[in-house]
Amino acid sequence: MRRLSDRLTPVLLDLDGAFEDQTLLAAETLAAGGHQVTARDLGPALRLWSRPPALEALRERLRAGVQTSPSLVFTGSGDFHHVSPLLIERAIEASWSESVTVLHFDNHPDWVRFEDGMHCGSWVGTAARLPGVAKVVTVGVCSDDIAHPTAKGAHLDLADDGRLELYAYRAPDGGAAVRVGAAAWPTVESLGEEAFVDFLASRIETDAVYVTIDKDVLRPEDAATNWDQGRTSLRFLEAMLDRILAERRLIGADIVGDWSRPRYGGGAVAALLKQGEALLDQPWSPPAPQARQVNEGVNRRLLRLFVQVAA
Ligand SMILES: [Mn+2]
Repeated sequence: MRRLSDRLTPVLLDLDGAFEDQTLLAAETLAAGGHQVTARDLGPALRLWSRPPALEALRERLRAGVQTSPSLVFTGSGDFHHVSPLLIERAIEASWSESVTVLHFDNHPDWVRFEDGMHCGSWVGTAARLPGVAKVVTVGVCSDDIAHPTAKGAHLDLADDGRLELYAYRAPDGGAAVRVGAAAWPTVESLGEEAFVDFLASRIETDAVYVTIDKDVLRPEDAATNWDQGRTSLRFLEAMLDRILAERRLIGADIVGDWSRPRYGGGAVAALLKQGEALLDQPWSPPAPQARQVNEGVNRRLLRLFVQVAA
């Protein structure tokens, strides 16, 4: 049975205007007792990657704006996924949890090293080392980032320490498992989706769970992001969440992967570097406006799943 304490309060963290055309989501957020936190002034400096001063400014903004606990925070584009450790930190503090599993759905491992700040592809290392975090479990990756991870700067000592497990949807080499150091992590495809739900439940060893979802984990029919996307269907994502939320105590959640027109900042040099990086790493053409409308539907379904608002 779902415990009452597991109900989350929704918050729209406005860093990039991603929710401007998601008026139904905004209305349902209010109806569920939630609110919007304005932080668009901080968005450009935070987008893609961020130096410590901008992260500190956001931390302050969250301290004032995300007071209800537990919360479900929508944070806009996946370029802001490094906001998650700040939210996890707050959720652990507010729930007095001593041992939490971070369940991370994403098409990318987000495990790369990054000095002097955080990158949307680097936050997993920070999250896994937060006091109170037992383990990060990443699910659904299909990107090539997991092939030859050492060469790509991955934080693989996290895997050796048992603080990170990664279950790809499909391995880059098509094999049944992804091998990293001593670990061999089976893929969703090799187990089958139904069996994977049981397997995933068995890999979570704490009562407390924090969930972070990057909608780029979803197949292109089910979401339209500014990153390459995975093979997970919304239905499969919901099946995994239903199972885990039924068994565990949810201390908070966040959702990224909305589309917004990029604005980069943090200084002129940073803005140029970020622009160049986006050109190299992200698909060149943005999803069409009609395709982007699917995101609001996904957000609303996830809102209902986490918040259990009356339909
Ligand atoms: Mn991500």
